[in-house]
Amino acid sequence: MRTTVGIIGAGPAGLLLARLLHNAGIDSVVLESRDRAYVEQRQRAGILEQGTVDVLRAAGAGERMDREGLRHDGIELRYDRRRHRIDFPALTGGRSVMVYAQTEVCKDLIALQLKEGGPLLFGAQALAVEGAESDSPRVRFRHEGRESVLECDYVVGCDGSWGVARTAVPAELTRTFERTYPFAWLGILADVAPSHDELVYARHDRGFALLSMRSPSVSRLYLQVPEGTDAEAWSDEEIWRELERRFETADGWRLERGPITQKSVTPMRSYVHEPMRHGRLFLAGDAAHIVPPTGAKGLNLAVGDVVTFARALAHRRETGSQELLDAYSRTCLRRVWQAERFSYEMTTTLHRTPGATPFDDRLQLARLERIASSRAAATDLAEGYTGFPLD
Ligand code: RFL
Ligand code: PHB
Repeated sequence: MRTTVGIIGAGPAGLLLARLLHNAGIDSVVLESRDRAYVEQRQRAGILEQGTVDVLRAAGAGERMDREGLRHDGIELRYDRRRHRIDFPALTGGRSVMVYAQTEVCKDLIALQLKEGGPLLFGAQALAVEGAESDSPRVRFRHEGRESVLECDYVVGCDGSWGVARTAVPAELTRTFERTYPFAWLGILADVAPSHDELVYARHDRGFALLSMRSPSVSRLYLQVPEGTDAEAWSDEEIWRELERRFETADGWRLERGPITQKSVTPMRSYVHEPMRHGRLFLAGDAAHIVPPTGAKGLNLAVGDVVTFARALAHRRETGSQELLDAYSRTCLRRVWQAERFSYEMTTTLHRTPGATPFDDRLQLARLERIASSRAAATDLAEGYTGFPLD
């Protein structure tokens, strides 16, 4: 089997890359270890930055998003039983975000790929990337019980945080940067209309809570819990009671309850793998970097990476110049580190770290007060949340 670009992983990074290459007339093959249903149902991100929305539209993958997605012009910060709204368009010159779940982005891209694009093999597990430093890198993979080789001009590892692609970068050329947090998120899906029409990020002495949504009738809610928590250890009643406490305001706001249809725990981690390229192997999305979900940046960073790669390869084809491919890692990492910084600041401002002192608590409140009272501070948050530019 032979192709121009071998793509490992059919998460948002791999699927969007295949689409962008197809639109540029470049062929690719996508290898995905899991089955289609698994990829389409994995509950994850919910927020698309303005730039991500624009990219999906331009790629011809925005039709259902524009029909069913919910445009959000702000978020609410809640602390000390008070509420403060951040108005994105007013602070950023018109930018906003879209609530449209990662599951739906993946379904749309898979449908397009199967209808119009190149091969997308489910149940195809990449075992190793070989020859990254040569002109013809290869992906060894297992599909339907047989081992095969995919010969490529380029390989893009879009295989997420536990993938194999990055292990092909020699250790002596690699630097990794990591931080783990001593807490996790317990996330639920509930069949109840969201109790607020925008996302609510709550800082509370008992820990962080987030109100998000999937549709006008489905709520997505998160609670900060100790790392290593078993989701099943929390009864539905305990979850609702804890959410009510953390979202409580002085003005009588009420959280509506409904049947919980799914529960899971997500660990929190910051991680960057440098460089994001070795020879003809390129890393994109979670394969190269992880952010804690508080900033809603992971999927959006993955989109930025694959747009950068697709542009660089198209440039190479049109002009013969390697320049943009050579700049890939540097270009992506600039944006990655801004997103790491933003996600870290959101996380440390809103979560209660075990062992935090009263001084730490007051500092968090002072940071939130600053955002609530200074247009400059609020603008910084709004610019970060709606997304850093792709160029
Ligand atoms: P993915 O989605 O993990 O996809 C990688 C794919 O590669 C496959 N794979 C392999 N395939 C073949 N051979 C192998 N050896 C393979 N190894 C792995 C996997 O099966 C998988 O299908 O990575 P990608 O495409 O880079 O996308 C990244 C995003 O999924 C991730 O950053 C976001 O979900 C993070 N995230 C959020 N991002 C946002 O932008 N906004 C949000 O609101 C947001 N909320 C979240 C989040 C992540 C969360 N969790 C569960 C970590 C909320 C949560 C709770
Ligand atoms: C989500 O809806 O899943 C979501 C929204 C915002 C975040 C993280 C997750 O910061």
